[in-house]
Amino acid sequence: MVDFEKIKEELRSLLSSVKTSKELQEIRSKYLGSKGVIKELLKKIKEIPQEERREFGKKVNQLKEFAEQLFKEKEEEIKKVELEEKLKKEWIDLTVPPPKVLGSLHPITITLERIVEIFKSMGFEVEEGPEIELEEYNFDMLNIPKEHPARDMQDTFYVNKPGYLLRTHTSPVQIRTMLKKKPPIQIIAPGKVYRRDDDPTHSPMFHQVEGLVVNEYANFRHMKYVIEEFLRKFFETDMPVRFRTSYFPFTEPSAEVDIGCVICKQEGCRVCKHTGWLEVMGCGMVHPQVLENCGIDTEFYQGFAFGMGVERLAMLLFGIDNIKLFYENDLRFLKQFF
Ligand code: 2U9
Repeated sequence: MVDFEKIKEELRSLLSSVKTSKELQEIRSKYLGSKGVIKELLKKIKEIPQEERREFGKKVNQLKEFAEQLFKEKEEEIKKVELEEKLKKEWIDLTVPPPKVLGSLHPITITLERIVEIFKSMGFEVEEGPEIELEEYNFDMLNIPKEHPARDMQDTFYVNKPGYLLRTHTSPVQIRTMLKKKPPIQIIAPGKVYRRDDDPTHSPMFHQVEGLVVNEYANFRHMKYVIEEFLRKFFETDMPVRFRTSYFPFTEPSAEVDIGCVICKQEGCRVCKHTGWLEVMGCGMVHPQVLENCGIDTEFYQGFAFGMGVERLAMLLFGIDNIKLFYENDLRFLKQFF
């Protein structure tokens, strides 16, 4: 005679003291495993007299269902407790400040963000464009003629695909903006540019920020105000600013912008080559041909534009004399910009 009630009672009391999934697994295989109590009972069926087999089989199946249900309940209970313990042990304090060794911003990033923030505060929007650019947007649309020396193999990186190049300035971003938006436009275009240049103050890749304002009344005086305001905020000094006439194919009239040397305060030093002045950017009224190329009616609209090299401004801001230091990732250099 098999006492099914006794087996059930035993199992229930065994499970009541179980605390871990591992223990539960052991007891499960003892009861429900291939050599477990229930399998053994089923094997015994042959020894049971014919007329009692049916009843016996039913009881074994009931026991199996009972056991499965009990294991399922216990498993859920244990999982819940284990999860609670895990959550208690492994919680993360999100208010702990990160350790300082996580790194710092690159001086070019610091400078770029500083420039962008100043122009944003003056109401400029930020536009970006591709670094592999159409020759048409980089040169033709900007009124840079086919024979212009800037297009020479010496100055420009051409790519395998005909009609494409690595942009030599961010000006094609302004072209793209004028093609897709109507004036008023007041944007800056920050980004990487590429030129075949390599010496202590020039790198084949460098960063520029260019600006463009197009509306019904933009004039040279507005441009002077925006540039002077920007430069004094950037260098945090009320230094003198002067505009020298210059020439660019895409602006007319054009000017180069100098500031009183921020290193020697115009006393004369190596950086300003003892002139007291530093050239920091270029600018001008957008050439009417460039506006017309982008479908802007020059009877109603005019614009001004400007451009600056980020590495040059970073070198002046931090007093760095070799552009290569920005690209070598020497930690002794980078760690100074925390
Ligand atoms: C459009 C129309 C006009 C952008 C301009 C300069 C003057 C300039 C240089 C500064 C140092 C390049 O990085 S650098 O070598 N830039 O002097 N850039 S006006 O004029 C534009 C641009 C886009 C459609």
